[in-house]
Amino acid sequence: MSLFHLRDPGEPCPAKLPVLLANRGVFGLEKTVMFDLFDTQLIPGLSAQDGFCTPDNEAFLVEQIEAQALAPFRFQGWFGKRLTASFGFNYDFETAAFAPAEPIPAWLEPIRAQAAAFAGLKAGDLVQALLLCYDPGAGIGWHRDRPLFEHVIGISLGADTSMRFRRRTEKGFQRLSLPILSRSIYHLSGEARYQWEHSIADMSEKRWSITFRSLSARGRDFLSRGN
Ligand SMILES: O=C(O)CCC(=O)C(=O)O
Repeated sequence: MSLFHLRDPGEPCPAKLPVLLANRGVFGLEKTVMFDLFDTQLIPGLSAQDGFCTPDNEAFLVEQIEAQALAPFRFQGWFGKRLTASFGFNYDFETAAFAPAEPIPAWLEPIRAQAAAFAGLKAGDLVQALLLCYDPGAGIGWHRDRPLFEHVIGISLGADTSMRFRRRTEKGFQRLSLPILSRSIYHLSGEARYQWEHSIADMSEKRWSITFRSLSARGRDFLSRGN
């Protein structure tokens, strides 16, 4: 199969397959077109699956997240609109300090094990769990995850959105957008995680997510030096 299957206008999407959008100008295309992610990855290292959680499981996870002491994301004296809580390890964007945090709680263990299996990892590899709550008007700006972490696995709850990807090329930014439905999971590694930035536009509905991360060699080295 070629890298992309170009769908005819109006042709329905097969169920449960993520659809990726390429913006005008990307790959020399004349207009916005949709691509299906069949047995290939649009960006190496990016994979996603819809229907990862059941609606009951989603309701349980949202209830648990809401019960946590979530705090506004802080970055260099600036307060983000999204609320967060970290378990396992915390990276403080105010001070650039990386330090152990409260252990990952028991209620996250089953979803951590499922997320690890999705990514071909062991549950114990996912040493950080970051809870996020996006009220309407909150999003997350362009970023790559901190180099102390390696694999990034996200579970999307409560509302559908799109994760936008961009990378700089000689001709400007190459851009893609991955719809991430409520109850879906995505995994960023390799090129998708290191060469592309990602972001989520400001939400119009409330959304929650759980991001699990493993340590990179740099992160393991940092910790082994007793930091
Ligand atoms: O809410 C999400 O799914 C994205 C989270 C994210 O990009 C991050 O935690 O770095």
